[in-house]
Amino acid sequence: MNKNDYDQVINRAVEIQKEWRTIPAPKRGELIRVFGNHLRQDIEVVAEAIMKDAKKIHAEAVGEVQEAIDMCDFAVGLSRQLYGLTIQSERPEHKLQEVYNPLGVVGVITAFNFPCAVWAWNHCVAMVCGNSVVWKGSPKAKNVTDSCKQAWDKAVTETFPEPWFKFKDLLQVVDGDKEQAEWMADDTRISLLSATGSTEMGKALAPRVSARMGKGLYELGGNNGMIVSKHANIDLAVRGIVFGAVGTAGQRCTSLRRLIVHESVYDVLITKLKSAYASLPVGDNFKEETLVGPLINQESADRMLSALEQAKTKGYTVHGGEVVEGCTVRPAIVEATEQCDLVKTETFAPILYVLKYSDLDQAIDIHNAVPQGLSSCIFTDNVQEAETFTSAVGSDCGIVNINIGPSGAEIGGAFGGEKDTGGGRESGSDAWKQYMRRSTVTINYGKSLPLAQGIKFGD
Ligand code: UN1
Repeated sequence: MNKNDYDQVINRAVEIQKEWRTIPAPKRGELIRVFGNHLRQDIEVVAEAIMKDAKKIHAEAVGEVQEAIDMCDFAVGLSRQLYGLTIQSERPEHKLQEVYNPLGVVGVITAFNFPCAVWAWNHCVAMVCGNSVVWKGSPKAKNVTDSCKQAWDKAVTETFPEPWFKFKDLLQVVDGDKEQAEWMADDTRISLLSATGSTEMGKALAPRVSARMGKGLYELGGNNGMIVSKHANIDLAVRGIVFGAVGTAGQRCTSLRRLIVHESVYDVLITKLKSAYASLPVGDNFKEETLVGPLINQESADRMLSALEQAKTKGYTVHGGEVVEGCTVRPAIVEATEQCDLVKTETFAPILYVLKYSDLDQAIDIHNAVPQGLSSCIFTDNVQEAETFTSAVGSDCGIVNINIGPSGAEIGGAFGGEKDTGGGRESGSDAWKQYMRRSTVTINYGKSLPLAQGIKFGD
């Protein structure tokens, strides 16, 4: 998309938001309710686009659209709950109130791996909050962006009366890549930029947004770990590990990348994992029996193979990692002897590094000693270990799970992470507050004008 077309898109987003912000929030929610129903009807259409673009297996593609539908339901409820506090004033006949108003235009940048759900986290909340959305989806997932936009347009024009048709422009698509992302980052007409993708991308965009004092919300790389304690239910852990590490071919920001295992259960766990990995159906993501499809492209497969080569050079034992064909690669387990730079790097592929520990403090230290801070988990049936992991001295991540793998979060909680992950929180809980402007309103209903802090000013 050229700059001129881009400018028209943003100007239209500004214009339509001015109308949308006057519609009561529960009525805005009605549009999202209808959209959710359209997505329910179109679940297979959008899922197919996800299978095509992101190369997901059917179950995961449908799961992703379900996540978007869940977001619609959440946002409909939210549309009646955008409330602030009423605070006791220190002055007589005064009242303090928090009022939430729309922000304006929300820019949304999404990655190839969750091309529908992550957009929906932002879109559904932004809509009920009274904003318009300008969406730059991944150039690798064009079919998904188009099918979501079509579902949105249909929801608006097939259900609502003609005067509402214009609200299809509440969602507009920016076609492009890095250059267009930079336009969005620099654009003062965009009040909030919500960007999901690599840490590299986030670190390039965030200073540009900050330079204009814009709001940014970042959901970037993860290097998610799991501690498997001597008190763990090992079979449960194996299921959590396999889905976490090889699901979506290891291309979730929440994928399991590091396994930190108590020395007393290390051998038994490795044996079970090797056999689980050996029986994984890897291949064409359109085939029903496949659980692990291809990587997104050859570049990604090459990066995986190069990381495995480096691991071998370091003397680590590598299980799996054979090329099936093209960019389809069998998931790999790497028995690493230390958490070196390679282990600290997020290779967006199904590589699971395994490390050993002897006491929990050491395991937590290893766990937290990476630049990223998205998702984390511990498998243990010991309450002290579990609670320690969630406490101040435990995991430093935004997502902390007990007896669940690091991926597959529900939309009801706030999603995001710390450190190089960017600090943003999307989807559930009170993440909506980032999509609104909070006004602290003070009302004087008396006949005098007392000053705060008891200041006498000419009295
Ligand atoms: C992502 O990979 O960018 O928790 C998002 C999960 C999914 C979302 C992943 N609900 O794995």
